[in-house]
Amino acid sequence: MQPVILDNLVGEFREARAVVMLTGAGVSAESGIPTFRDAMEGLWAKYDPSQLATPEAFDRDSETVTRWYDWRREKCATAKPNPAHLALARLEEHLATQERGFTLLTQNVDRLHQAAGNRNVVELHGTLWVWRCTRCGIEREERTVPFQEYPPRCARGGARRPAVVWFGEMLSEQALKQAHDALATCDFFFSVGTSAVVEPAANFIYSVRHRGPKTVEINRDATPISRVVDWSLLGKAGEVLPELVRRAFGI
Ligand code: BV8
Repeated sequence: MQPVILDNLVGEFREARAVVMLTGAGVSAESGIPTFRDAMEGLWAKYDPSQLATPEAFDRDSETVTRWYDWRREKCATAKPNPAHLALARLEEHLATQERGFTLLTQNVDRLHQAAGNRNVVELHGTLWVWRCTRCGIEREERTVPFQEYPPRCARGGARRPAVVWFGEMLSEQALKQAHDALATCDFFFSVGTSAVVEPAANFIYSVRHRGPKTVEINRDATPISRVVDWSLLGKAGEVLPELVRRAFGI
């Protein structure tokens, strides 16, 4: 199915001076990584992700929570960037050659944007590839899967947790500042592959639209912001994004 991309969007996007892309789990879906709204598979089918991704769940049952993250790490370990990730990497590189701005604000924790080649990536919700000791606070990247114990422990025996932002936890000041600085100066804002319900990312659209930037949503399904944006393109990120950057920039 050829995505419907409106000529006026292509024409305006071609003139963009500073682009902000907000991405969610839908961008990694075509890499085989389940989204938060997809039904969880197998052992995890009986769990609700929003009930597992909390500090209370970790305090209550750190084994189950870290086994869930390890299951996700195993899926991410074999996942490859899909055409949506690759289109965003080409876009950032192209805009940089013309000294135009590009900031990628991602809710995803899989680091597939970085694997695709994007550099200016703000990990709003952290990453499941870095783990932090809950006792000494030391963080370390952990790429070997699976873990040998649940939860994994640091040399001094402290339980280690994923360096992600759980529900009820604050986003890092640095990530929020980077996001707000980019949102304050962009002239094109995209929301791609996200259900647009998790705050504060879900509110970003409202912090830009009053200032006049053009706003675009690319998503498989309609969301609460579909009626708010200038263009709402229903379709797969892996099809719409490559088509849009090809028609706008020939890349
Ligand atoms: C905060 C990291 C201040 C972990 C994540 C009541 C009590 C406590 C808190 C709250 C409350 N009410 C509201 C809140 C705030 C809460 C919140 O927003 N809750 C929601 C559920 C209402 N937010 C927070 O707690 C944040 N912190 O606000 O601090 C505070 C503190 C205390 C109390 C109040 C305020 C922290 C939020 C961060 C949570 N951590 N992830 C992990 O990954 O394990 S969020 C998690 O959801 C992921 O990051 C995920 O990316 C994100 C959002 O989901 P999506 O990315 O949108 O994924 P989803 O599955 O939902 O949707 C996928 C979409 O893709 C779908 O629309 C689908 O149609 C589309 N799609 C699918 N395939 C494709 C596609 N589109 C295109 N192409 C395809 N192929």
